[in-house]
Amino acid sequence: METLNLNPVRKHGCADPQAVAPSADWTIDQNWEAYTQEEHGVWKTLYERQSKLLPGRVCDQYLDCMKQMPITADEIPDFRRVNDLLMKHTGWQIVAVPGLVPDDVFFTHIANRRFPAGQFIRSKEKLDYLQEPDVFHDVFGHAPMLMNPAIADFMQAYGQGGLKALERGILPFISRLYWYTIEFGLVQQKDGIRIYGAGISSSFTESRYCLEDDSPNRIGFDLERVMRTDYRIDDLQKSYFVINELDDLFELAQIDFDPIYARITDQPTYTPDRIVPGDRVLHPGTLRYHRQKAARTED
Ligand code: HBI
Ligand code: FE
Repeated sequence: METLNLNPVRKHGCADPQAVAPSADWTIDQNWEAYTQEEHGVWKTLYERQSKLLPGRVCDQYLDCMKQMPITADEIPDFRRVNDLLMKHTGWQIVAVPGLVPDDVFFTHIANRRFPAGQFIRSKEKLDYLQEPDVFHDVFGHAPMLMNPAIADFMQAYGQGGLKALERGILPFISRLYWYTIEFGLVQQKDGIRIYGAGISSSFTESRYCLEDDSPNRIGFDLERVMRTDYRIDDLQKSYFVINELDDLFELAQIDFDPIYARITDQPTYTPDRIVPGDRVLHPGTLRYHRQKAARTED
Protein backbone atom coordinates (compact mmCIF):
# COMPACT_ATOMS: atom_id res chain seq x y z
CA MET A 1 0.00 0.00 0.00
CA GLU A 2 1.31 3.37 -0.96
CA THR A 3 1.46 6.06 1.67
CA LEU A 4 0.64 9.66 1.06
CA ASN A 5 3.74 11.78 1.28
CA LEU A 6 3.55 15.26 2.62
CA ASN A 7 4.41 17.72 -0.06
CA PRO A 8 5.75 21.20 0.19
CA VAL A 9 3.14 23.85 -0.52
CA ARG A 10 3.34 24.80 -4.15
CA LYS A 11 2.51 28.04 -5.79
CA HIS A 12 -1.22 28.43 -6.24
CA GLY A 13 -2.88 29.04 -9.58
CA CYS A 14 0.00 27.96 -11.76
CA ALA A 15 -1.06 28.63 -15.35
CA ASP A 16 0.75 25.58 -16.69
CA PRO A 17 0.34 22.62 -14.35
CA GLN A 18 2.96 20.71 -16.34
CA ALA A 19 5.53 23.28 -15.30
CA VAL A 20 5.28 22.07 -11.72
CA ALA A 21 7.63 19.18 -11.09
CA PRO A 22 5.28 16.48 -9.79
CA SER A 23 5.86 14.64 -6.56
CA ALA A 24 5.69 10.86 -6.89
CA ASP A 25 1.98 10.81 -6.18
CA TRP A 26 1.31 14.16 -7.93
CA THR A 27 -0.48 15.63 -4.91
CA ILE A 28 -0.11 19.29 -4.06
CA ASP A 29 -1.42 21.38 -1.19
CA GLN A 30 -4.87 22.79 -1.90
CA ASN A 31 -3.56 26.08 -0.49
CA TRP A 32 -7.15 27.09 0.17
CA GLU A 33 -6.23 30.47 1.66
CA ALA A 34 -4.76 31.58 -1.67
CA TYR A 35 -7.94 31.34 -3.76
CA THR A 36 -8.93 34.80 -4.95
CA GLN A 37 -12.37 36.42 -4.65
CA GLU A 38 -12.74 36.01 -8.40
CA GLU A 39 -12.11 32.26 -8.10
CA HIS A 40 -14.66 31.93 -5.29
CA GLY A 41 -17.01 33.92 -7.55
CA VAL A 42 -16.65 31.41 -10.38
CA TRP A 43 -17.47 28.63 -7.92
CA LYS A 44 -20.58 30.55 -6.78
CA THR A 45 -21.81 31.06 -10.35
CA LEU A 46 -21.37 27.38 -11.17
CA TYR A 47 -22.78 26.18 -7.86
CA GLU A 48 -25.93 28.28 -8.11
CA ARG A 49 -26.54 27.37 -11.73
CA GLN A 50 -26.26 23.61 -11.04
CA SER A 51 -28.16 23.69 -7.74
CA LYS A 52 -31.18 25.09 -9.54
CA LEU A 53 -31.04 22.40 -12.22
CA LEU A 54 -30.34 19.28 -10.19
CA PRO A 55 -33.44 18.74 -8.03
CA GLY A 56 -35.69 16.37 -9.98
CA ARG A 57 -32.80 15.38 -12.24
CA VAL A 58 -30.06 14.04 -9.97
CA CYS A 59 -30.56 10.93 -7.80
CA ASP A 60 -31.89 11.28 -4.23
CA GLN A 61 -28.61 10.00 -2.76
CA TYR A 62 -26.68 12.86 -4.33
CA LEU A 63 -29.03 15.49 -2.89
CA ASP A 64 -29.07 13.85 0.56
CA CYS A 65 -25.28 13.66 0.69
CA MET A 66 -24.75 17.16 -0.66
CA LYS A 67 -26.98 18.53 2.10
CA GLN A 68 -24.68 17.06 4.75
CA MET A 69 -21.44 18.34 3.23
CA PRO A 70 -19.54 21.54 4.01
CA ILE A 71 -20.06 22.61 0.40
CA THR A 72 -21.88 25.90 -0.17
CA ALA A 73 -22.30 28.51 -2.88
CA ASP A 74 -20.14 31.02 -1.07
CA GLU A 75 -16.66 29.63 -1.52
CA ILE A 76 -14.56 26.89 -3.02
CA PRO A 77 -14.74 24.08 -0.45
CA ASP A 78 -11.83 23.50 1.87
CA PHE A 79 -10.71 19.88 1.32
CA ARG A 80 -9.80 19.53 5.01
CA ARG A 81 -13.42 20.06 6.02
CA VAL A 82 -14.83 17.87 3.24
CA ASN A 83 -12.40 15.13 4.25
CA ASP A 84 -13.49 15.11 7.89
CA LEU A 85 -16.98 14.16 6.74
CA LEU A 86 -15.95 11.73 3.98
CA MET A 87 -13.62 9.93 6.37
CA LYS A 88 -16.44 9.42 8.85
CA HIS A 89 -18.85 8.07 6.26
CA THR A 90 -16.88 5.94 3.82
CA GLY A 91 -13.18 6.41 4.62
CA TRP A 92 -12.60 8.34 1.38
CA GLN A 93 -10.40 11.44 1.11
CA ILE A 94 -9.91 13.97 -1.64
CA VAL A 95 -6.36 15.04 -2.43
CA ALA A 96 -5.43 18.07 -4.51
CA VAL A 97 -3.66 17.61 -7.85
CA PRO A 98 -2.71 20.14 -10.54
CA GLY A 99 -4.95 18.55 -13.22
CA LEU A 100 -4.99 15.24 -15.07
CA VAL A 101 -2.54 12.79 -13.57
CA PRO A 102 -1.05 9.70 -15.25
CA ASP A 103 -3.29 6.62 -15.21
CA ASP A 104 -1.10 4.62 -12.82
CA VAL A 105 -1.02 7.50 -10.35
CA PHE A 106 -4.77 7.98 -10.66
CA PHE A 107 -5.52 4.29 -10.07
CA THR A 108 -3.11 4.03 -7.13
CA HIS A 109 -4.89 6.88 -5.38
CA ILE A 110 -8.35 5.49 -6.11
CA ALA A 111 -7.36 1.97 -5.01
CA ASN A 112 -6.45 3.54 -1.66
CA ARG A 113 -9.65 5.57 -1.30
CA ARG A 114 -8.05 8.87 -2.22
CA PHE A 115 -9.79 10.83 -4.95
CA PRO A 116 -7.49 13.19 -6.88
CA ALA A 117 -9.30 16.51 -7.26
CA GLY A 118 -8.15 19.38 -9.46
CA GLN A 119 -6.95 22.26 -7.27
CA PHE A 120 -7.67 24.98 -9.84
CA ILE A 121 -10.97 26.38 -11.04
CA ARG A 122 -11.91 27.21 -14.64
CA SER A 123 -11.92 30.86 -15.71
CA LYS A 124 -15.10 32.92 -15.69
CA GLU A 125 -14.74 33.45 -19.44
CA LYS A 126 -14.95 29.72 -20.10
CA LEU A 127 -17.52 28.40 -17.66
CA ASP A 128 -18.50 25.46 -19.86
CA TYR A 129 -15.18 24.50 -21.27
CA LEU A 130 -12.91 22.11 -19.41
CA GLN A 131 -9.73 20.60 -20.71
CA GLU A 132 -8.91 18.97 -17.42
CA PRO A 133 -11.03 18.18 -14.38
CA ASP A 134 -11.12 21.21 -12.08
CA VAL A 135 -12.24 21.65 -8.48
CA PHE A 136 -15.86 22.25 -9.50
CA HIS A 137 -16.18 19.04 -11.49
CA ASP A 138 -14.29 16.97 -8.95
CA VAL A 139 -15.80 18.31 -5.73
CA PHE A 140 -19.31 19.33 -6.79
CA GLY A 141 -19.68 16.27 -9.04
CA HIS A 142 -17.73 13.48 -7.37
CA ALA A 143 -17.45 14.27 -3.66
CA PRO A 144 -21.16 13.87 -2.73
CA MET A 145 -21.27 10.46 -4.40
CA LEU A 146 -18.21 9.31 -2.43
CA MET A 147 -20.46 9.52 0.66
CA ASN A 148 -22.54 6.69 -0.82
CA PRO A 149 -21.30 3.24 0.31
CA ALA A 150 -21.96 1.55 -3.07
CA ILE A 151 -20.09 4.22 -5.04
CA ALA A 152 -17.35 4.21 -2.41
CA ASP A 153 -16.70 0.47 -2.85
CA PHE A 154 -17.12 0.51 -6.61
CA MET A 155 -14.63 3.35 -6.99
CA GLN A 156 -12.00 1.53 -4.97
CA ALA A 157 -12.57 -1.65 -7.00
CA TYR A 158 -12.14 0.46 -10.13
CA GLY A 159 -8.76 1.65 -8.89
CA GLN A 160 -7.64 -1.90 -8.20
CA GLY A 161 -9.06 -3.11 -11.53
CA GLY A 162 -7.39 -0.22 -13.31
CA LEU A 163 -3.96 -1.10 -11.96
CA LYS A 164 -4.41 -4.69 -13.10
CA ALA A 165 -5.73 -3.67 -16.52
CA LEU A 166 -2.83 -1.28 -16.97
CA GLU A 167 -0.33 -4.09 -16.32
CA ARG A 168 -2.00 -6.24 -18.95
CA GLY A 169 -2.45 -3.51 -21.52
CA ILE A 170 -6.26 -3.75 -21.54
CA LEU A 171 -7.09 -0.38 -20.07
CA PRO A 172 -9.91 0.60 -22.50
CA PHE A 173 -12.33 -1.98 -21.06
CA ILE A 174 -12.19 -0.58 -17.58
CA SER A 175 -11.99 3.06 -18.71
CA ARG A 176 -15.28 2.59 -20.56
CA LEU A 177 -16.89 1.14 -17.46
CA TYR A 178 -15.78 4.18 -15.44
CA TRP A 179 -16.94 6.55 -18.12
CA TYR A 180 -20.45 5.12 -18.42
CA THR A 181 -20.95 4.80 -14.64
CA ILE A 182 -19.00 7.18 -12.41
CA GLU A 183 -18.81 9.94 -15.03
CA PHE A 184 -21.94 9.58 -17.19
CA GLY A 185 -24.12 7.08 -15.36
CA LEU A 186 -27.91 7.28 -15.00
CA VAL A 187 -29.99 5.37 -12.45
CA GLN A 188 -33.61 4.26 -12.42
CA GLN A 189 -35.58 5.73 -9.54
CA LYS A 190 -39.24 5.21 -8.59
CA ASP A 191 -40.19 8.53 -10.15
CA GLY A 192 -38.00 8.35 -13.24
CA ILE A 193 -34.45 8.19 -14.52
CA ARG A 194 -31.93 10.25 -12.57
CA ILE A 195 -28.30 11.34 -12.85
CA TYR A 196 -25.49 9.92 -10.70
CA GLY A 197 -22.47 10.48 -12.99
CA ALA A 198 -20.26 13.41 -12.00
CA GLY A 199 -19.56 14.41 -15.61
CA ILE A 200 -23.27 15.08 -15.94
CA SER A 201 -24.13 16.54 -12.53
CA SER A 202 -21.39 19.16 -12.91
CA SER A 203 -22.45 20.11 -16.46
CA PHE A 204 -25.04 22.78 -17.21
CA THR A 205 -25.88 21.48 -20.67
CA GLU A 206 -25.58 17.75 -20.15
CA SER A 207 -27.67 17.60 -16.97
CA ARG A 208 -30.70 18.50 -19.07
CA TYR A 209 -29.66 16.89 -22.37
CA CYS A 210 -29.07 13.42 -20.90
CA LEU A 211 -32.62 13.17 -19.54
CA GLU A 212 -34.80 15.46 -21.66
CA ASP A 213 -33.30 15.53 -25.14
CA ASP A 214 -34.51 13.00 -27.74
CA SER A 215 -31.03 12.74 -29.26
CA PRO A 216 -29.16 10.25 -27.06
CA ASN A 217 -29.94 6.58 -26.54
CA ARG A 218 -30.84 5.56 -23.02
CA ILE A 219 -30.09 1.88 -22.58
CA GLY A 220 -30.28 -0.53 -19.65
CA PHE A 221 -26.81 -1.11 -18.21
CA ASP A 222 -25.02 -4.33 -19.14
CA LEU A 223 -21.42 -4.81 -18.09
CA GLU A 224 -20.04 -6.51 -21.20
CA ARG A 225 -21.95 -4.23 -23.52
CA VAL A 226 -20.55 -1.14 -21.78
CA MET A 227 -17.00 -2.49 -21.76
CA ARG A 228 -17.26 -2.84 -25.54
CA THR A 229 -18.57 0.69 -26.14
CA ASP A 230 -16.31 3.54 -27.21
CA TYR A 231 -16.88 6.99 -25.81
CA ARG A 232 -16.16 10.60 -26.68
CA ILE A 233 -14.60 12.93 -24.22
CA ASP A 234 -15.15 16.17 -26.12
CA ASP A 235 -18.90 16.36 -26.65
CA LEU A 236 -22.27 15.36 -25.23
CA GLN A 237 -22.70 11.59 -25.11
CA LYS A 238 -24.62 9.64 -27.74
CA SER A 239 -25.61 6.88 -25.33
CA TYR A 240 -26.24 6.66 -21.61
CA PHE A 241 -26.53 3.45 -19.63
CA VAL A 242 -29.06 3.18 -16.83
CA ILE A 243 -28.49 1.03 -13.73
CA ASN A 244 -31.46 -0.23 -11.70
CA GLU A 245 -30.21 1.14 -8.40
CA LEU A 246 -26.97 2.46 -6.95
CA ASP A 247 -26.62 -0.64 -4.78
CA ASP A 248 -26.08 -2.65 -7.99
CA LEU A 249 -22.60 -1.14 -7.94
CA PHE A 250 -21.77 -3.21 -4.82
CA GLU A 251 -22.09 -6.31 -6.96
CA LEU A 252 -20.14 -4.76 -9.80
CA ALA A 253 -17.31 -4.04 -7.34
CA GLN A 254 -17.07 -7.77 -6.54
CA ILE A 255 -17.03 -9.13 -10.08
CA ASP A 256 -13.91 -10.85 -11.35
CA PHE A 257 -13.31 -9.13 -14.67
CA ASP A 258 -10.82 -11.72 -15.95
CA PRO A 259 -13.34 -14.07 -17.56
CA ILE A 260 -15.10 -11.07 -19.06
CA TYR A 261 -11.90 -9.68 -20.57
CA ALA A 262 -11.17 -13.15 -21.99
CA ARG A 263 -14.59 -13.23 -23.60
CA ILE A 264 -14.69 -9.74 -25.09
CA THR A 265 -11.06 -9.22 -25.99
CA ASP A 266 -11.52 -10.45 -29.58
CA GLN A 267 -14.99 -9.06 -30.06
CA PRO A 268 -15.64 -5.89 -32.02
CA THR A 269 -16.08 -2.57 -30.28
CA TYR A 270 -19.35 -0.64 -30.59
CA THR A 271 -19.45 2.99 -31.65
CA PRO A 272 -21.29 5.14 -29.09
CA ASP A 273 -24.29 5.86 -31.32
CA ARG A 274 -25.33 2.23 -31.80
CA ILE A 275 -28.15 0.15 -30.44
CA VAL A 276 -27.14 -3.51 -30.58
CA PRO A 277 -28.99 -6.84 -30.31
CA GLY A 278 -29.76 -7.61 -26.69
CA ASP A 279 -30.00 -3.96 -25.62
CA ARG A 280 -32.81 -3.08 -23.24
CA VAL A 281 -33.67 0.18 -24.95
CA LEU A 282 -35.36 2.71 -22.67
CA HIS A 283 -35.21 5.48 -25.23
CA PRO A 284 -33.99 5.06 -28.81
CA GLY A 285 -32.04 8.21 -29.64
CA THR A 286 -32.78 10.31 -32.69
CA LEU A 287 -29.12 11.44 -32.64
CA ARG A 288 -30.42 14.77 -33.94
CA TYR A 289 -27.95 16.84 -31.95
CA HIS A 290 -24.88 15.08 -33.37
CA ARG A 291 -26.34 14.90 -36.91
CA GLN A 292 -27.00 18.62 -36.96
CA LYS A 293 -23.60 19.35 -35.60
CA ALA A 294 -21.93 17.16 -38.23
CA ALA A 295 -23.96 18.87 -40.98
CA ARG A 296 -22.86 22.28 -39.75
CA THR A 297 -19.18 21.41 -39.80
CA GLU A 298 -19.37 19.83 -43.29
CA ASP A 299 -20.10 23.01 -45.19
N1 HBI B 1 -6.55 12.39 -13.44
N2 HBI B 1 -7.01 14.16 -12.03
C1 HBI B 1 -7.44 13.15 -12.79
N3 HBI B 1 -8.77 12.90 -12.87
C2 HBI B 1 -9.26 11.87 -13.64
O1 HBI B 1 -10.49 11.67 -13.68
C3 HBI B 1 -8.34 11.09 -14.34
C4 HBI B 1 -6.97 11.37 -14.22
N4 HBI B 1 -6.07 10.63 -14.88
C5 HBI B 1 -6.47 9.51 -15.69
C6 HBI B 1 -7.91 9.33 -15.79
N5 HBI B 1 -8.76 10.06 -15.14
C7 HBI B 1 -8.50 8.31 -16.73
O2 HBI B 1 -7.66 8.18 -17.83
C8 HBI B 1 -8.76 6.96 -16.08
O3 HBI B 1 -9.99 6.99 -15.40
C9 HBI B 1 -8.82 5.87 -17.10
FE1 FE C 1 -14.54 13.07 -13.16
